[in-house]
Amino acid sequence: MAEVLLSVIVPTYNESANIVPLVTRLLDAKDAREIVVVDDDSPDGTADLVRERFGADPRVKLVVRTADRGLAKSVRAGLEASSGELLAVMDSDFNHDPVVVDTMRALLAHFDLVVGSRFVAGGGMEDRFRYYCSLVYNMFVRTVLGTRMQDNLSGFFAIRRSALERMDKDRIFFGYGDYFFRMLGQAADLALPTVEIPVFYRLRQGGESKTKYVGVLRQYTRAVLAELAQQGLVSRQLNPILPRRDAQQRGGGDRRSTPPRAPLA
Ligand SMILES: Nc1nc2c(ncn2[C@@H]2O[C@H](COP(=O)(O)OP(=O)(O)OP(=O)(O)O)[C@@H](O)[C@H]2O)c(=O)[nH]1
Ligand SMILES: [Mg+2]
Repeated sequence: MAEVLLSVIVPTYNESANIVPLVTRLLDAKDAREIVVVDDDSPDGTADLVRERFGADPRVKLVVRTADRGLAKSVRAGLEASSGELLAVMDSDFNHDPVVVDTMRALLAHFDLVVGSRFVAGGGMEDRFRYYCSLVYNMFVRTVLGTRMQDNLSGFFAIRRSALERMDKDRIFFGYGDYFFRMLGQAADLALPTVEIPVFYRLRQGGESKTKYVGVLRQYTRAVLAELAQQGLVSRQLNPILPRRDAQQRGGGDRRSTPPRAPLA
Protein backbone atom coordinates (compact mmCIF):
# COMPACT_ATOMS: atom_id res chain seq x y z
CA MET A 1 0.00 0.00 0.00
CA ALA A 2 1.29 3.51 -0.84
CA GLU A 3 2.69 5.49 2.08
CA VAL A 4 0.49 8.28 3.41
CA LEU A 5 1.59 11.74 2.23
CA LEU A 6 2.91 14.24 4.78
CA SER A 7 2.68 17.93 3.86
CA VAL A 8 5.08 20.24 5.70
CA ILE A 9 3.85 23.85 5.70
CA VAL A 10 6.58 26.48 6.00
CA PRO A 11 5.50 30.15 6.23
CA THR A 12 8.19 32.61 5.18
CA TYR A 13 8.78 36.32 5.29
CA ASN A 14 12.28 37.48 4.31
CA GLU A 15 13.86 34.08 4.87
CA SER A 16 16.26 34.03 1.90
CA ALA A 17 19.09 33.08 4.27
CA ASN A 18 17.27 29.98 5.53
CA ILE A 19 14.75 28.64 3.06
CA VAL A 20 17.04 26.68 0.72
CA PRO A 21 18.93 24.82 3.48
CA LEU A 22 15.66 24.16 5.33
CA VAL A 23 13.78 22.71 2.34
CA THR A 24 16.89 20.69 1.43
CA ARG A 25 16.99 19.21 4.94
CA LEU A 26 13.28 18.46 4.92
CA LEU A 27 13.64 16.65 1.58
CA ASP A 28 16.46 14.49 2.96
CA ALA A 29 13.83 12.38 4.63
CA LYS A 30 12.81 9.79 2.07
CA ASP A 31 9.20 9.37 3.17
CA ALA A 32 6.21 10.46 1.07
CA ARG A 33 6.39 14.17 1.68
CA GLU A 34 5.61 17.52 0.10
CA ILE A 35 6.89 20.88 1.30
CA VAL A 36 4.55 23.86 0.96
CA VAL A 37 6.36 27.19 1.28
CA VAL A 38 3.94 30.07 1.86
CA ASP A 39 5.68 33.35 1.21
CA ASP A 40 4.10 36.75 1.78
CA ASP A 41 5.83 38.25 -1.25
CA SER A 42 9.05 38.82 0.70
CA PRO A 43 11.07 41.76 -0.63
CA ASP A 44 14.30 39.76 -0.13
CA GLY A 45 13.40 37.34 -2.93
CA THR A 46 12.63 34.26 -0.80
CA ALA A 47 10.05 33.06 -3.34
CA ASP A 48 12.42 33.50 -6.29
CA LEU A 49 14.99 31.36 -4.51
CA VAL A 50 12.43 28.61 -3.98
CA ARG A 51 11.46 28.77 -7.66
CA GLU A 52 15.09 28.65 -8.78
CA ARG A 53 16.21 25.83 -6.54
CA PHE A 54 13.12 23.66 -6.31
CA GLY A 55 10.96 24.70 -9.29
CA ALA A 56 11.59 21.35 -10.99
CA ASP A 57 10.92 19.28 -7.87
CA PRO A 58 7.30 18.08 -7.72
CA ARG A 59 7.62 17.64 -3.93
CA VAL A 60 7.90 21.41 -3.40
CA LYS A 61 4.91 23.74 -3.76
CA LEU A 62 5.19 27.50 -3.54
CA VAL A 63 2.28 29.72 -2.55
CA VAL A 64 2.91 33.45 -2.87
CA ARG A 65 0.44 35.71 -1.10
CA THR A 66 0.32 39.33 -2.22
CA ALA A 67 -2.39 40.71 0.08
CA ASP A 68 -3.36 40.57 3.74
CA ARG A 69 0.11 39.63 4.98
CA GLY A 70 0.24 37.63 8.19
CA LEU A 71 1.52 34.45 9.78
CA ALA A 72 -1.78 32.80 10.73
CA LYS A 73 -3.39 33.38 7.34
CA SER A 74 -0.27 32.07 5.63
CA VAL A 75 -0.44 28.89 7.70
CA ARG A 76 -4.06 28.44 6.67
CA ALA A 77 -3.23 29.08 3.00
CA GLY A 78 -0.52 26.42 3.20
CA LEU A 79 -2.80 23.89 4.86
CA GLU A 80 -5.42 24.51 2.18
CA ALA A 81 -2.94 24.27 -0.69
CA SER A 82 -1.50 21.01 0.61
CA SER A 83 -2.52 17.49 -0.39
CA GLY A 84 -1.31 15.35 2.51
CA GLU A 85 -3.47 13.38 4.87
CA LEU A 86 -0.85 14.25 7.49
CA LEU A 87 0.11 17.89 8.03
CA ALA A 88 2.98 19.58 9.84
CA VAL A 89 3.66 23.29 10.37
CA MET A 90 7.04 24.76 11.30
CA ASP A 91 9.07 27.98 11.20
CA SER A 92 11.51 28.46 8.35
CA ASP A 93 14.50 29.82 10.29
CA PHE A 94 15.72 26.62 12.07
CA ASN A 95 14.15 27.67 15.40
CA HIS A 96 12.30 24.40 14.83
CA ASP A 97 14.48 21.35 14.24
CA PRO A 98 13.46 19.59 10.99
CA VAL A 99 14.36 16.19 12.48
CA VAL A 100 11.41 16.49 14.88
CA VAL A 101 9.04 16.40 11.89
CA ASP A 102 9.92 12.70 11.48
CA THR A 103 8.94 12.01 15.10
CA MET A 104 5.72 13.97 14.69
CA ARG A 105 4.84 11.98 11.60
CA ALA A 106 5.38 8.70 13.45
CA LEU A 107 3.24 9.83 16.37
CA LEU A 108 0.32 10.71 14.11
CA ALA A 109 -0.21 6.96 13.88
CA HIS A 110 -1.43 7.19 17.48
CA PHE A 111 -2.63 10.76 17.96
CA ASP A 112 -4.64 13.32 15.99
CA LEU A 113 -2.44 16.21 17.10
CA VAL A 114 1.26 16.34 18.03
CA VAL A 115 2.40 19.57 19.68
CA GLY A 116 6.06 20.57 19.84
CA SER A 117 6.59 21.87 23.36
CA ARG A 118 9.41 23.85 24.94
CA PHE A 119 8.01 23.26 28.40
CA VAL A 120 7.92 19.49 28.78
CA ALA A 121 10.99 17.56 29.94
CA GLY A 122 13.66 17.71 27.26
CA GLY A 123 12.30 20.87 25.66
CA GLY A 124 13.74 24.36 25.91
CA MET A 125 15.23 27.36 24.16
CA GLU A 126 18.79 28.39 23.49
CA ASP A 127 17.76 31.93 24.44
CA ARG A 128 17.37 31.49 28.22
CA PHE A 129 15.79 34.90 28.84
CA ARG A 130 13.09 34.34 26.23
CA TYR A 131 12.59 30.83 27.58
CA TYR A 132 11.64 32.08 31.05
CA CYS A 133 9.49 34.90 29.66
CA SER A 134 7.65 32.43 27.41
CA LEU A 135 7.31 29.93 30.26
CA VAL A 136 5.57 32.47 32.50
CA TYR A 137 3.41 33.75 29.66
CA ASN A 138 2.38 30.20 28.77
CA MET A 139 1.27 29.58 32.34
CA PHE A 140 -0.99 32.60 31.98
CA VAL A 141 -2.46 31.37 28.66
CA ARG A 142 -2.94 27.85 29.95
CA THR A 143 -4.63 28.99 33.16
CA VAL A 144 -6.91 31.52 31.54
CA LEU A 145 -7.99 29.38 28.60
CA GLY A 146 -7.67 25.92 30.14
CA THR A 147 -5.98 24.38 27.12
CA ARG A 148 -4.15 21.79 29.30
CA MET A 149 -1.07 22.24 27.12
CA GLN A 150 2.32 23.32 28.46
CA ASP A 151 3.23 25.20 25.28
CA ASN A 152 0.44 27.22 23.75
CA LEU A 153 2.54 29.30 21.41
CA SER A 154 5.07 26.98 19.82
CA GLY A 155 3.60 26.98 16.30
CA PHE A 156 5.40 23.66 15.68
CA PHE A 157 2.90 20.86 15.30
CA ALA A 158 1.49 18.06 13.22
CA ILE A 159 -2.15 17.17 12.77
CA ARG A 160 -4.21 14.69 10.83
CA ARG A 161 -6.22 16.41 8.11
CA SER A 162 -9.35 14.62 9.29
CA ALA A 163 -8.92 16.34 12.69
CA LEU A 164 -8.25 19.77 11.19
CA GLU A 165 -11.37 19.46 9.09
CA ARG A 166 -13.44 19.18 12.27
CA MET A 167 -12.24 22.60 13.42
CA ASP A 168 -13.77 26.01 12.72
CA LYS A 169 -10.84 27.52 10.82
CA ASP A 170 -12.35 31.00 10.57
CA ARG A 171 -12.12 31.19 14.36
CA ILE A 172 -8.49 30.11 14.46
CA PHE A 173 -6.48 31.54 11.60
CA PHE A 174 -6.08 35.25 12.10
CA GLY A 175 -3.44 37.34 13.85
CA TYR A 176 0.09 36.09 14.48
CA GLY A 177 1.21 33.16 16.68
CA ASP A 178 -2.01 33.47 18.72
CA TYR A 179 -3.71 31.21 16.16
CA PHE A 180 -1.92 28.38 17.95
CA PHE A 181 -3.73 28.66 21.29
CA ARG A 182 -7.06 29.06 19.52
CA MET A 183 -6.33 25.83 17.65
CA LEU A 184 -5.39 24.05 20.90
CA GLY A 185 -8.62 25.29 22.46
CA GLN A 186 -10.67 23.75 19.69
CA ALA A 187 -8.62 20.55 19.93
CA ALA A 188 -9.51 20.38 23.64
CA ASP A 189 -13.19 20.97 22.91
CA LEU A 190 -13.16 18.23 20.31
CA ALA A 191 -11.27 15.95 22.73
CA LEU A 192 -8.71 15.19 20.02
CA PRO A 193 -6.11 12.64 21.09
CA THR A 194 -3.13 14.96 21.57
CA VAL A 195 0.45 14.57 22.73
CA GLU A 196 3.11 17.13 23.55
CA ILE A 197 6.68 16.25 22.67
CA PRO A 198 9.84 18.11 23.65
CA VAL A 199 11.35 20.57 21.20
CA PHE A 200 14.43 22.69 21.74
CA TYR A 201 14.51 26.03 19.92
CA ARG A 202 17.87 27.02 18.56
CA LEU A 203 18.48 30.66 17.65
CA ARG A 204 17.37 31.58 14.15
CA GLN A 205 20.09 30.54 11.70
CA GLY A 206 20.10 33.64 9.44
CA GLY A 207 18.00 36.69 8.61
CA GLU A 208 16.06 38.88 10.98
CA SER A 209 13.26 38.36 13.44
CA LYS A 210 9.74 39.50 12.55
CA THR A 211 8.60 39.40 16.17
CA LYS A 212 8.38 42.76 17.98
CA TYR A 213 8.12 41.38 21.49
CA VAL A 214 6.22 44.09 23.34
CA GLY A 215 3.72 44.54 20.51
CA VAL A 216 3.26 40.79 20.13
CA LEU A 217 2.70 40.30 23.86
CA ARG A 218 0.06 43.03 23.82
CA GLN A 219 -1.61 41.42 20.80
CA TYR A 220 -1.50 37.94 22.37
CA THR A 221 -2.99 39.20 25.62
CA ARG A 222 -5.84 40.87 23.74
CA ALA A 223 -6.36 37.60 21.83
CA VAL A 224 -6.38 35.54 25.07
CA LEU A 225 -9.02 37.82 26.59
CA ALA A 226 -11.11 37.77 23.39
CA GLU A 227 -10.95 33.97 23.43
CA LEU A 228 -11.96 33.87 27.09
CA ALA A 229 -14.94 36.11 26.34
CA GLN A 230 -15.83 33.79 23.46
CA GLN A 231 -15.92 30.80 25.80
CA GLY A 232 -18.17 32.57 28.32
CA LEU A 233 -15.45 33.98 30.64
CA VAL A 234 -14.83 30.55 32.17
CA SER A 235 -11.58 28.62 31.73
CA ARG A 236 -12.07 25.12 30.30
CA GLN A 237 -10.25 23.74 33.36
CA LEU A 238 -12.70 25.36 35.73
CA ASN A 239 -15.61 23.96 33.82
CA PRO A 240 -14.48 20.58 32.51
CA ILE A 241 -17.77 18.75 32.84
CA LEU A 242 -20.27 20.87 30.95
CA PRO A 243 -19.83 20.58 27.20
CA ARG A 244 -19.43 24.00 25.64
CA ARG A 245 -22.15 25.35 23.43
CA ASP A 246 -19.88 26.12 20.48
CA ALA A 247 -18.09 22.78 20.85
CA GLN A 248 -21.42 21.01 20.56
CA GLN A 249 -22.16 22.97 17.41
CA ARG A 250 -18.92 21.62 15.96
CA GLY A 251 -19.95 18.14 17.07
CA GLY A 252 -17.29 17.80 19.78
CA GLY A 253 -19.03 18.50 23.08
CA ASP A 254 -18.98 14.90 24.25
CA ARG A 255 -15.41 13.98 25.15
CA ARG A 256 -16.11 10.36 24.32
CA SER A 257 -17.33 11.15 20.83
CA THR A 258 -13.97 11.19 18.99
CA PRO A 259 -14.32 8.83 16.04
CA PRO A 260 -11.64 6.17 15.62
CA ARG A 261 -8.72 7.17 13.39
CA ALA A 262 -8.16 5.49 10.07
CA PRO A 263 -5.05 3.29 10.19
CA LEU A 264 -1.90 4.70 8.62
CA ALA A 265 -0.67 2.97 5.50
N1 LIG B 1 4.15 34.03 5.36
C1 LIG B 1 4.52 34.74 6.45
N2 LIG B 1 5.42 34.21 7.30
C2 LIG B 1 5.78 34.95 8.38
C3 LIG B 1 5.24 36.23 8.66
N3 LIG B 1 5.79 36.70 9.80
C4 LIG B 1 6.65 35.74 10.23
N4 LIG B 1 6.65 34.69 9.37
C5 LIG B 1 7.40 33.44 9.48
O1 LIG B 1 7.00 32.87 10.70
C6 LIG B 1 8.11 32.25 11.35
C7 LIG B 1 8.28 32.88 12.73
O2 LIG B 1 8.74 34.21 12.62
P1 LIG B 1 10.08 34.71 13.35
O3 LIG B 1 10.44 36.05 12.82
O4 LIG B 1 11.12 33.66 13.26
O5 LIG B 1 9.58 34.90 14.82
P2 LIG B 1 10.22 34.27 16.14
O6 LIG B 1 10.53 32.83 15.89
O7 LIG B 1 9.31 34.64 17.23
O8 LIG B 1 11.54 35.14 16.32
P3 LIG B 1 13.10 34.77 16.01
O9 LIG B 1 13.23 33.35 15.66
O10 LIG B 1 13.87 35.20 17.18
O11 LIG B 1 13.44 35.62 14.81
C8 LIG B 1 9.29 32.42 10.41
O12 LIG B 1 9.37 31.28 9.60
C9 LIG B 1 8.90 33.64 9.59
O13 LIG B 1 9.51 33.70 8.32
C10 LIG B 1 4.29 36.75 7.74
O14 LIG B 1 3.76 37.85 7.88
N5 LIG B 1 3.96 35.96 6.66
MG1 LIG C 1 11.89 32.25 14.47
